Amino acid sequence: MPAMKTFPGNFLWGAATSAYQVEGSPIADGAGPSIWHRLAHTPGLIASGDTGDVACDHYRRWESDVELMKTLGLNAYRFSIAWGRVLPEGRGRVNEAGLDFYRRLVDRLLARGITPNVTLYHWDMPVALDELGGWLNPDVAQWFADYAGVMFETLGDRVPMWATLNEPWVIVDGGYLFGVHAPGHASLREAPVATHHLLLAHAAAVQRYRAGGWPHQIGIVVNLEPKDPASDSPADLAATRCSHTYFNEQYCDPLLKGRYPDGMREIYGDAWREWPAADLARISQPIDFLGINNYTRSLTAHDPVRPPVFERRVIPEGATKMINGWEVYPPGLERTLLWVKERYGDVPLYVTENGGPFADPEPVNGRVEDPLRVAVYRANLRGCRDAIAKGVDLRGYFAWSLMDNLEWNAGFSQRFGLHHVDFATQVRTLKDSGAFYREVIRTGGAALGD
Ligand code: IFM
Repeated sequence: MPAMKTFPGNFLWGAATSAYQVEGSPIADGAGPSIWHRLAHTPGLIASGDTGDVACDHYRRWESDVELMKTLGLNAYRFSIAWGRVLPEGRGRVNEAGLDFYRRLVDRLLARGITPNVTLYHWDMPVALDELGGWLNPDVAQWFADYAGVMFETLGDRVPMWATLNEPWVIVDGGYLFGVHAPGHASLREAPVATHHLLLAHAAAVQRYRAGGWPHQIGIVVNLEPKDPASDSPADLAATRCSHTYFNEQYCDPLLKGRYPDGMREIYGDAWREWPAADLARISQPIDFLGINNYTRSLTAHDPVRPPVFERRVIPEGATKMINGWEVYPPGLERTLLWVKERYGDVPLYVTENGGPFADPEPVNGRVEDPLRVAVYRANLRGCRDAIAKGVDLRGYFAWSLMDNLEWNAGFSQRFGLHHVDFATQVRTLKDSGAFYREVIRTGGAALGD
Protein backbone atom coordinates (compact mmCIF):
# COMPACT_ATOMS: atom_id res chain seq x y z
CA MET A 1 0.00 0.00 0.00
CA PRO A 2 1.38 3.47 -0.81
CA ALA A 3 2.26 5.59 2.24
CA MET A 4 -0.51 7.99 3.35
CA LYS A 5 0.28 11.49 2.24
CA THR A 6 -0.25 13.59 5.30
CA PHE A 7 1.55 15.64 7.95
CA PRO A 8 2.38 14.17 11.35
CA GLY A 9 0.11 15.30 14.20
CA ASN A 10 2.95 17.06 16.00
CA PHE A 11 4.11 18.93 12.87
CA LEU A 12 5.22 22.51 13.55
CA TRP A 13 3.31 25.06 11.49
CA GLY A 14 5.27 28.26 11.78
CA ALA A 15 6.31 31.56 10.30
CA ALA A 16 9.68 33.27 10.56
CA THR A 17 11.23 36.72 10.93
CA SER A 18 14.63 38.09 11.94
CA ALA A 19 15.59 40.80 14.37
CA TYR A 20 16.98 43.53 12.12
CA GLN A 21 14.26 42.98 9.53
CA VAL A 22 11.29 43.49 11.86
CA GLU A 23 12.17 44.83 15.28
CA GLY A 24 13.03 48.49 14.69
CA SER A 25 14.45 50.50 17.63
CA PRO A 26 17.86 48.90 16.93
CA ILE A 27 19.74 51.02 19.46
CA ALA A 28 16.96 51.58 22.00
CA ASP A 29 17.26 50.82 25.70
CA GLY A 30 21.01 50.44 25.71
CA ALA A 31 21.43 48.18 22.63
CA GLY A 32 24.71 48.39 20.73
CA PRO A 33 24.61 48.99 16.96
CA SER A 34 25.01 46.12 14.51
CA ILE A 35 26.83 46.02 11.20
CA TRP A 36 23.47 46.23 9.39
CA HIS A 37 22.56 49.38 11.33
CA ARG A 38 25.90 50.83 10.24
CA LEU A 39 25.39 49.74 6.61
CA ALA A 40 21.84 51.12 6.51
CA HIS A 41 23.13 54.47 7.70
CA THR A 42 25.78 54.58 4.98
CA PRO A 43 24.15 56.47 2.11
CA GLY A 44 23.44 54.51 -1.06
CA LEU A 45 23.70 50.97 0.29
CA ILE A 46 19.99 50.21 0.84
CA ALA A 47 17.32 50.98 -1.77
CA SER A 48 15.47 54.26 -1.20
CA GLY A 49 17.61 54.98 1.86
CA ASP A 50 15.48 52.54 3.89
CA THR A 51 16.77 51.48 7.30
CA GLY A 52 15.78 49.14 10.11
CA ASP A 53 15.26 52.09 12.47
CA VAL A 54 11.52 51.40 12.57
CA ALA A 55 11.04 48.42 10.23
CA CYS A 56 7.84 46.68 11.46
CA ASP A 57 8.16 48.28 14.89
CA HIS A 58 7.91 44.78 16.29
CA TYR A 59 10.05 45.79 19.28
CA ARG A 60 7.05 47.80 20.46
CA ARG A 61 4.21 45.90 18.77
CA TRP A 62 5.27 42.37 19.71
CA GLU A 63 2.15 41.68 21.76
CA SER A 64 -0.24 42.35 18.90
CA ASP A 65 2.12 40.49 16.54
CA VAL A 66 1.83 37.40 18.73
CA GLU A 67 -1.95 37.72 18.35
CA LEU A 68 -1.49 37.77 14.54
CA MET A 69 0.32 34.45 14.89
CA LYS A 70 -2.47 33.07 17.01
CA THR A 71 -5.08 34.13 14.46
CA LEU A 72 -3.13 32.36 11.75
CA GLY A 73 -3.18 29.20 13.84
CA LEU A 74 0.61 28.96 14.08
CA ASN A 75 1.99 26.60 16.69
CA ALA A 76 5.56 27.81 16.20
CA TYR A 77 7.40 31.07 15.55
CA ARG A 78 10.99 31.45 14.39
CA PHE A 79 12.76 34.69 15.25
CA SER A 80 16.31 35.82 15.93
CA ILE A 81 18.04 37.56 18.79
CA ALA A 82 19.86 40.81 18.07
CA TRP A 83 23.27 40.06 19.60
CA GLY A 84 23.93 43.74 20.34
CA ARG A 85 20.62 44.15 22.14
CA VAL A 86 21.75 41.75 24.83
CA LEU A 87 25.52 42.40 24.71
CA PRO A 88 25.97 45.98 23.47
CA GLU A 89 29.71 45.49 22.87
CA GLY A 90 29.18 41.91 21.70
CA ARG A 91 30.86 40.48 24.80
CA GLY A 92 31.21 41.34 28.46
CA ARG A 93 28.53 43.67 29.74
CA VAL A 94 24.97 42.30 29.56
CA ASN A 95 22.05 44.63 28.80
CA GLU A 96 19.17 43.42 30.95
CA ALA A 97 16.67 45.58 29.05
CA GLY A 98 17.52 43.67 25.87
CA LEU A 99 17.19 40.32 27.60
CA ASP A 100 13.84 41.42 29.03
CA PHE A 101 12.46 42.01 25.55
CA TYR A 102 13.19 38.41 24.57
CA ARG A 103 12.06 37.04 27.95
CA ARG A 104 8.71 38.73 27.54
CA LEU A 105 8.32 37.58 23.96
CA VAL A 106 9.18 33.95 24.75
CA ASP A 107 6.89 33.86 27.78
CA ARG A 108 4.00 35.28 25.79
CA LEU A 109 4.55 32.83 22.93
CA LEU A 110 4.51 29.93 25.35
CA ALA A 111 1.42 31.25 27.09
CA ARG A 112 -0.32 31.38 23.69
CA GLY A 113 0.73 27.83 22.78
CA ILE A 114 3.33 28.89 20.20
CA THR A 115 6.71 27.13 20.24
CA PRO A 116 9.61 29.60 20.09
CA ASN A 117 12.35 28.67 17.60
CA VAL A 118 15.27 30.99 18.29
CA THR A 119 18.11 31.79 15.90
CA LEU A 120 21.18 33.23 17.60
CA TYR A 121 22.70 34.93 14.56
CA HIS A 122 20.78 36.32 11.62
CA TRP A 123 23.53 38.59 10.21
CA ASP A 124 23.63 41.42 12.78
CA MET A 125 27.14 41.26 14.27
CA PRO A 126 27.71 43.98 16.89
CA VAL A 127 29.83 46.78 15.41
CA ALA A 128 32.16 46.60 18.41
CA LEU A 129 33.13 43.04 17.42
CA ASP A 130 33.34 43.81 13.73
CA GLU A 131 35.86 46.50 14.62
CA LEU A 132 37.97 43.70 16.08
CA GLY A 133 37.72 41.72 12.84
CA GLY A 134 34.27 40.16 13.20
CA TRP A 135 34.07 36.72 11.56
CA LEU A 136 37.73 37.01 10.56
CA ASN A 137 39.03 37.12 14.11
CA PRO A 138 39.91 33.61 15.40
CA ASP A 139 38.43 34.61 18.79
CA VAL A 140 34.97 34.94 17.27
CA ALA A 141 34.02 31.35 18.13
CA GLN A 142 34.63 32.11 21.80
CA TRP A 143 32.71 35.41 21.62
CA PHE A 144 29.80 33.64 19.97
CA ALA A 145 29.78 30.77 22.47
CA ASP A 146 29.80 33.27 25.36
CA TYR A 147 26.87 35.15 23.82
CA ALA A 148 25.06 31.85 23.22
CA GLY A 149 25.74 30.94 26.86
CA VAL A 150 24.03 34.14 28.03
CA MET A 151 20.99 33.26 25.94
CA PHE A 152 20.92 29.64 27.14
CA GLU A 153 21.13 30.79 30.77
CA THR A 154 18.29 33.23 30.14
CA LEU A 155 15.94 31.09 28.03
CA GLY A 156 17.41 27.60 27.83
CA ASP A 157 14.77 26.08 30.07
CA ARG A 158 11.92 27.48 27.98
CA VAL A 159 13.08 27.55 24.36
CA PRO A 160 12.81 24.10 22.79
CA MET A 161 14.62 24.90 19.52
CA TRP A 162 17.81 26.84 19.00
CA ALA A 163 19.58 27.51 15.72
CA THR A 164 23.11 28.82 15.88
CA LEU A 165 23.43 30.59 12.52
CA ASN A 166 21.12 31.60 9.73
CA GLU A 167 22.48 30.95 6.22
CA PRO A 168 26.25 31.05 6.71
CA TRP A 169 26.57 30.88 2.90
CA VAL A 170 24.84 34.26 2.58
CA ILE A 171 26.87 35.76 5.42
CA VAL A 172 30.08 34.97 3.56
CA ASP A 173 29.02 35.35 -0.06
CA GLY A 174 27.28 38.68 0.57
CA GLY A 175 29.42 40.02 3.39
CA TYR A 176 32.96 38.83 2.62
CA LEU A 177 33.17 37.75 -1.03
CA PHE A 178 31.02 40.23 -2.97
CA GLY A 179 30.67 42.94 -0.32
CA VAL A 180 27.02 43.82 -0.88
CA HIS A 181 25.96 42.79 2.60
CA ALA A 182 27.42 43.93 5.89
CA PRO A 183 30.28 44.17 6.70
CA GLY A 184 30.85 44.93 3.01
CA HIS A 185 34.15 43.20 2.32
CA ALA A 186 35.00 41.86 -1.15
CA SER A 187 37.92 39.51 -0.68
CA LEU A 188 38.69 36.08 -2.09
CA ARG A 189 41.14 35.50 0.75
CA GLU A 190 38.79 36.48 3.55
CA ALA A 191 35.75 34.49 2.41
CA PRO A 192 37.01 30.97 3.24
CA VAL A 193 38.35 32.20 6.59
CA ALA A 194 34.97 33.68 7.49
CA THR A 195 33.34 30.40 6.46
CA HIS A 196 35.55 28.33 8.71
CA HIS A 197 35.19 30.68 11.67
CA LEU A 198 31.40 30.64 11.30
CA LEU A 199 31.43 26.86 11.42
CA LEU A 200 33.72 26.88 14.46
CA ALA A 201 31.43 29.38 16.15
CA HIS A 202 28.47 27.11 15.46
CA ALA A 203 30.42 24.21 16.98
CA ALA A 204 31.41 26.22 20.05
CA ALA A 205 27.79 27.20 20.69
CA VAL A 206 26.63 23.59 20.33
CA GLN A 207 29.34 22.50 22.77
CA ARG A 208 28.21 25.20 25.20
CA TYR A 209 24.63 23.98 24.92
CA ARG A 210 25.60 20.36 25.57
CA ALA A 211 27.90 21.33 28.45
CA GLY A 212 25.04 23.21 30.10
CA GLY A 213 22.87 20.09 29.91
CA TRP A 214 20.01 22.01 28.33
CA PRO A 215 17.20 19.58 27.61
CA HIS A 216 16.06 20.65 24.16
CA GLN A 217 17.28 20.84 20.55
CA ILE A 218 20.04 22.78 18.85
CA GLY A 219 20.83 22.92 15.14
CA ILE A 220 21.71 25.30 12.33
CA VAL A 221 19.91 26.84 9.35
CA VAL A 222 21.35 26.61 5.83
CA ASN A 223 19.98 27.83 2.50
CA LEU A 224 19.86 25.20 -0.22
CA GLU A 225 18.49 24.97 -3.77
CA PRO A 226 18.66 22.54 -6.69
CA LYS A 227 21.22 23.46 -9.34
CA ASP A 228 20.44 22.41 -12.91
CA PRO A 229 22.60 23.08 -15.97
CA ALA A 230 21.21 25.58 -18.49
CA SER A 231 22.56 23.39 -21.33
CA ASP A 232 24.66 20.29 -21.93
CA SER A 233 27.73 22.36 -22.82
CA PRO A 234 30.84 21.37 -20.84
CA ALA A 235 31.10 24.95 -19.57
CA ASP A 236 27.54 25.00 -18.19
CA LEU A 237 27.96 21.54 -16.68
CA ALA A 238 31.18 22.58 -14.95
CA ALA A 239 29.61 25.82 -13.65
CA THR A 240 26.65 23.85 -12.29
CA ARG A 241 28.91 21.39 -10.50
CA CYS A 242 30.96 24.23 -8.93
CA SER A 243 27.83 26.13 -8.00
CA HIS A 244 26.36 23.06 -6.30
CA THR A 245 29.57 22.49 -4.32
CA TYR A 246 29.84 26.14 -3.35
CA PHE A 247 26.19 26.65 -2.46
CA ASN A 248 24.84 23.31 -1.24
CA GLU A 249 27.79 21.27 -0.05
CA GLN A 250 30.21 23.88 1.32
CA TYR A 251 28.43 24.10 4.68
CA CYS A 252 26.47 20.84 4.85
CA ASP A 253 29.46 18.60 4.18
CA PRO A 254 31.60 19.85 7.08
CA LEU A 255 28.57 19.87 9.39
CA LEU A 256 27.26 16.44 8.47
CA LYS A 257 30.23 14.60 6.98
CA GLY A 258 33.14 16.21 8.81
CA ARG A 259 34.98 17.39 5.69
CA TYR A 260 34.82 20.16 3.14
CA PRO A 261 33.65 18.96 -0.27
CA ASP A 262 36.11 18.19 -3.03
CA GLY A 263 36.13 21.20 -5.26
CA MET A 264 36.69 23.99 -2.71
CA ARG A 265 40.28 24.44 -3.87
CA GLU A 266 39.15 24.48 -7.49
CA ILE A 267 36.85 27.38 -6.56
CA TYR A 268 39.13 29.36 -4.26
CA GLY A 269 42.54 28.42 -5.66
CA ASP A 270 45.39 29.49 -3.39
CA ALA A 271 42.96 31.33 -1.14
CA TRP A 272 41.63 27.98 0.11
CA ARG A 273 43.33 26.56 3.20
CA GLU A 274 43.46 23.04 4.51
CA TRP A 275 41.99 23.25 8.00
CA PRO A 276 42.99 21.03 10.93
CA ALA A 277 41.18 17.70 11.23
CA ALA A 278 40.38 18.56 14.86
CA ASP A 279 38.38 21.59 13.68
CA LEU A 280 36.35 19.44 11.33
CA ALA A 281 35.69 16.93 14.10
CA ARG A 282 34.25 19.72 16.26
CA ILE A 283 32.24 21.19 13.42
CA SER A 284 30.62 17.82 12.70
CA GLN A 285 29.56 17.05 16.26
CA PRO A 286 25.93 15.87 16.28
CA ILE A 287 23.17 18.41 15.85
CA ASP A 288 19.53 17.79 16.69
CA PHE A 289 18.12 19.19 13.45
CA LEU A 290 19.00 20.89 10.22
CA GLY A 291 16.95 23.92 9.21
CA ILE A 292 16.55 24.39 5.47
CA ASN A 293 15.70 27.66 3.75
CA ASN A 294 14.64 27.25 0.15
CA TYR A 295 13.00 29.64 -2.31
CA THR A 296 13.88 28.54 -5.83
CA ARG A 297 16.32 26.53 -7.92
CA SER A 298 19.11 27.82 -10.08
CA LEU A 299 19.29 27.00 -13.76
CA THR A 300 22.99 27.60 -14.09
CA ALA A 301 25.11 28.83 -16.99
CA HIS A 302 28.83 29.51 -17.22
CA ASP A 303 29.73 33.19 -16.80
CA PRO A 304 33.36 34.03 -17.60
CA VAL A 305 33.30 37.35 -15.73
CA ARG A 306 32.01 36.18 -12.32
CA PRO A 307 34.80 34.55 -10.35
CA PRO A 308 35.27 32.45 -8.32
CA VAL A 309 32.37 30.17 -9.31
CA PHE A 310 31.86 31.54 -12.86
CA GLU A 311 28.12 30.99 -12.81
CA ARG A 312 25.02 32.88 -13.81
CA ARG A 313 21.36 32.20 -12.98
CA VAL A 314 19.17 31.76 -16.09
CA ILE A 315 15.39 32.02 -16.14
CA PRO A 316 13.81 29.53 -18.54
CA GLU A 317 11.44 30.79 -21.25
CA GLY A 318 7.92 31.15 -19.92
CA ALA A 319 8.80 30.74 -16.24
CA THR A 320 7.19 33.06 -13.69
CA LYS A 321 9.67 35.26 -11.86
CA MET A 322 9.53 36.67 -8.36
CA ILE A 323 10.23 40.41 -8.20
CA ASN A 324 13.79 39.81 -7.05
CA GLY A 325 14.46 37.74 -10.19
CA TRP A 326 14.15 34.26 -8.68
CA GLU A 327 12.36 31.60 -10.73
CA VAL A 328 9.10 30.21 -9.39
CA TYR A 329 9.99 26.52 -9.48
CA PRO A 330 7.32 24.32 -7.85
CA PRO A 331 9.41 21.12 -7.43
CA GLY A 332 12.31 22.98 -5.78
CA LEU A 333 11.61 22.41 -2.11
CA GLU A 334 10.74 18.73 -2.43
CA ARG A 335 13.86 18.10 -4.54
CA THR A 336 15.96 19.88 -1.91
CA LEU A 337 14.55 17.79 0.93
CA LEU A 338 15.09 14.55 -0.99
CA TRP A 339 18.66 15.57 -1.85
CA VAL A 340 19.46 16.18 1.83
CA LYS A 341 18.11 12.77 2.79
CA GLU A 342 20.01 11.06 0.00
CA ARG A 343 23.35 12.73 0.76
CA TYR A 344 23.25 13.06 4.54
CA GLY A 345 20.82 10.40 5.73
CA ASP A 346 18.06 10.82 8.24
CA VAL A 347 18.80 14.14 9.91
CA PRO A 348 15.62 15.60 11.47
CA LEU A 349 14.68 18.49 9.19
CA TYR A 350 12.66 21.68 9.43
CA VAL A 351 11.89 24.00 6.56
CA THR A 352 12.88 27.19 8.33
CA GLU A 353 12.11 29.62 5.47
CA ASN A 354 10.11 29.39 2.27
CA GLY A 355 7.95 31.83 0.32
CA GLY A 356 8.57 34.58 -2.19
CA PRO A 357 8.39 38.30 -3.03
CA PHE A 358 5.73 39.45 -5.49
CA ALA A 359 4.30 42.82 -6.54
CA ASP A 360 1.38 42.76 -4.13
CA PRO A 361 -1.47 45.23 -4.56
CA GLU A 362 -2.39 47.55 -1.72
CA PRO A 363 -5.16 46.26 0.58
CA VAL A 364 -8.68 46.83 -0.72
CA ASN A 365 -11.47 46.50 1.86
CA GLY A 366 -9.11 44.65 4.15
CA ARG A 367 -7.99 42.14 1.52
CA VAL A 368 -4.68 41.68 -0.33
CA GLU A 369 -4.86 39.42 -3.38
CA ASP A 370 -1.55 37.62 -3.91
CA PRO A 371 -2.36 34.58 -6.05
CA LEU A 372 1.23 33.96 -7.11
CA ARG A 373 2.33 33.59 -3.49
CA VAL A 374 -0.66 31.33 -2.77
CA ALA A 375 0.51 29.10 -5.64
CA VAL A 376 4.05 29.04 -4.24
CA TYR A 377 2.82 27.97 -0.81
CA ARG A 378 0.48 25.37 -2.26
CA ALA A 379 3.24 23.79 -4.36
CA ASN A 380 5.87 23.86 -1.65
CA LEU A 381 3.63 22.55 1.10
CA ARG A 382 2.54 19.73 -1.21
CA GLY A 383 6.24 19.12 -1.78
CA CYS A 384 6.76 18.84 1.97
CA ARG A 385 3.87 16.42 2.32
CA ASP A 386 5.18 14.31 -0.57
CA ALA A 387 8.71 14.32 0.83
CA ILE A 388 7.38 13.06 4.17
CA ALA A 389 5.55 10.28 2.32
CA LYS A 390 8.89 9.37 0.72
CA GLY A 391 10.50 8.99 4.13
CA VAL A 392 12.00 12.44 4.78
CA ASP A 393 12.02 13.19 8.52
CA LEU A 394 10.50 16.66 8.14
CA ARG A 395 9.10 17.97 11.40
CA GLY A 396 7.96 21.49 10.66
CA TYR A 397 7.56 24.30 8.16
CA PHE A 398 8.13 28.03 8.69
CA ALA A 399 6.79 30.44 6.08
CA TRP A 400 8.96 33.45 5.30
CA SER A 401 7.68 35.73 6.49
CA LEU A 402 5.07 36.47 9.13
CA MET A 403 4.87 39.98 7.67
CA ASP A 404 6.45 42.22 5.04
CA ASN A 405 9.75 43.54 6.35
CA LEU A 406 13.13 45.06 5.50
CA GLU A 407 14.56 42.91 2.73
CA TRP A 408 18.20 43.90 3.36
CA ASN A 409 19.68 45.90 0.43
CA ALA A 410 16.27 45.98 -1.28
CA GLY A 411 14.77 47.82 1.68
CA PHE A 412 10.98 47.67 1.87
CA SER A 413 10.58 47.19 -1.89
CA GLN A 414 10.37 43.39 -1.74
CA ARG A 415 7.43 42.04 0.19
CA PHE A 416 7.53 38.43 1.44
CA GLY A 417 4.85 38.59 4.14
CA LEU A 418 1.76 36.57 4.94
CA HIS A 419 0.64 39.94 6.26
CA HIS A 420 0.90 43.16 4.30
CA VAL A 421 2.51 45.93 6.34
CA ASP A 422 1.73 49.57 5.66
CA PHE A 423 5.10 50.98 6.74
CA ALA A 424 3.66 54.48 7.26
CA THR A 425 0.94 53.39 9.67
CA GLN A 426 2.21 49.94 10.74
CA VAL A 427 -1.21 48.48 9.95
CA ARG A 428 -0.97 44.76 9.20
CA THR A 429 -3.43 43.15 6.76
CA LEU A 430 -3.71 39.42 6.20
CA LYS A 431 -2.98 38.54 2.56
CA ASP A 432 -4.79 35.80 0.65
CA SER A 433 -1.62 33.70 1.10
CA GLY A 434 -1.96 34.13 4.87
CA ALA A 435 -5.61 33.05 4.71
CA PHE A 436 -4.59 30.06 2.58
CA TYR A 437 -1.86 29.04 5.03
CA ARG A 438 -4.31 29.43 7.92
CA GLU A 439 -6.66 27.00 6.17
CA VAL A 440 -3.85 24.53 5.50
CA ILE A 441 -2.95 24.62 9.18
CA ARG A 442 -6.57 24.32 10.33
CA THR A 443 -7.11 21.24 8.17
CA GLY A 444 -3.76 19.65 8.99
CA GLY A 445 -2.80 19.89 5.32
CA ALA A 446 -6.04 18.64 3.78
CA ALA A 447 -6.67 22.06 2.21
CA LEU A 448 -3.70 21.43 -0.06
CA GLY A 449 -5.74 18.94 -2.07
CA ASP A 450 -3.95 16.45 -4.29
O1 IFM B 1 14.83 37.95 3.99
C1 IFM B 1 15.72 36.90 3.81
C2 IFM B 1 16.10 36.29 5.14
O2 IFM B 1 16.66 37.22 5.99
C3 IFM B 1 17.11 35.19 4.92
N1 IFM B 1 16.66 34.25 3.95
C4 IFM B 1 16.16 34.75 2.69
C5 IFM B 1 15.12 35.82 2.95
C6 IFM B 1 14.58 36.37 1.61
O3 IFM B 1 15.63 36.88 0.84
